[in-house]
Amino acid sequence: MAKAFPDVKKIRYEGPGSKNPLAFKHYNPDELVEGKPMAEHLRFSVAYWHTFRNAGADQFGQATRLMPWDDGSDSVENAVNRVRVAFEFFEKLGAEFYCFHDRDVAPEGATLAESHRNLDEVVKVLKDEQERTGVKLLWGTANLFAHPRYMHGAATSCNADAFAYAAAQVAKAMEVTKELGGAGYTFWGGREGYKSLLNTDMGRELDHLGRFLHMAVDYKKQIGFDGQFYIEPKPKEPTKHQYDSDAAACFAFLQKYDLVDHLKLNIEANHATLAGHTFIHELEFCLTNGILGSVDANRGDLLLGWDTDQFPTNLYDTTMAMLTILRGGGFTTGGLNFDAHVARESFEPVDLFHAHIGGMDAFARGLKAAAAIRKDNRLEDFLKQRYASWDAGVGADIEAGNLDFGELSEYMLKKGEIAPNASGRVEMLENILNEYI
Ligand code: XLS
Ligand code: NI
Ligand code: NI
Repeated sequence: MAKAFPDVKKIRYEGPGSKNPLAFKHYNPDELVEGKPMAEHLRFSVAYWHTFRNAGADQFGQATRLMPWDDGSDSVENAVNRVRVAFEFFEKLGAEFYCFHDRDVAPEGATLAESHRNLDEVVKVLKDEQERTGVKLLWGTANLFAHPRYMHGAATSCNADAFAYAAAQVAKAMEVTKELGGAGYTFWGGREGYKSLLNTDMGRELDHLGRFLHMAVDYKKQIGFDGQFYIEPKPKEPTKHQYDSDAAACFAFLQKYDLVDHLKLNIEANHATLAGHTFIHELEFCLTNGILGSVDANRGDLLLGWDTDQFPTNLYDTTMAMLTILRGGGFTTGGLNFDAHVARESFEPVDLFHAHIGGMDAFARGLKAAAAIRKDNRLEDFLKQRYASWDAGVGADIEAGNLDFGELSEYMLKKGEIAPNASGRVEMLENILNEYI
């Protein structure tokens, strides 16, 4: 097969001085940061659905992207060609991972059995290409939102058959993820939510979602898949309200249904902002609660307010994100998956390289800045000092559970007023951060 990107050579690290748009200025895979190669810290992944299936159509206009390798058909042959192109891209880019939905890689058949067969055929090629290139699967997932059968949702559909179909689809997607040695499997509740409460039994739908995930946990054991399960929060779009709306809602759900031991979170930057949080807030919440799993690295646009899935370029965000990730000890099964697409007007194949190179360099800079900030210790020391009243005296006794309201009343009546507060020094800390960006 002819090369899809004949004019693009392997993307190399050329350093910050380079003016070559097809080179990394900061991402240097083997460079050690805190004693570990950058590639191992960042674990970059390409999202198959955006990079090879999203042709640039939007609500108002047709597809714009040039994909000369794609004949536009739903044939397995076309799907297989696309796989070869995708791996040429992964290899040239130097991304070590990719992620896919079942229906991204293989066409939906006329029956479930035919869809399974299509998937099996393509998975053979994915496996060959993984072996040929060394590129690995970060996570797999099932598309439970595009087909009309899922108009009411999948696990939360009012139609029990839709639940059953989704179960069959997820079982198969888990099998192929295992077959491909996937490090994880993601559940994003595409239509698990509602448009109108007038037609929705929320309690019943949530119970069904809990049941569905338990079945997935059981099936995982049954087939011996040892990858990590993730749930990916998003507050809205396509439904008005999605049940897994943010990290806190997911955590409450996982606790209620006794699933905390089985799922971690896959935090997507733009989903956080759609939920009215920051990307970093969501990461920090996960870290604090021991549920930080993986990241869908992208960016939204606050002026647009929908899931614009732009490539990440904001160095404050990547630095703050990497600070949290490093503090948590780094990724184990997870990574940075670019759940992002090129702008509709960036329609040429080479734009895929520009987009990913930019995202990779932005996170490489974030990683280096975060490591430098950690080495400097000023932020850490400040934080430690800020909470010093908890390290001894009444604070330590409260933390140890040794005091009650009566004793604290006695303590405060005697003392009369609290020890003077110290400044939070927000601006000084922001200035320190800026020294590194
Ligand atoms: C959509 C989600 C989706 C998941 C995978 O907004 O981000 O792409 O990551 O189903
Ligand atoms: Ni995502
Ligand atoms: Ni998204």
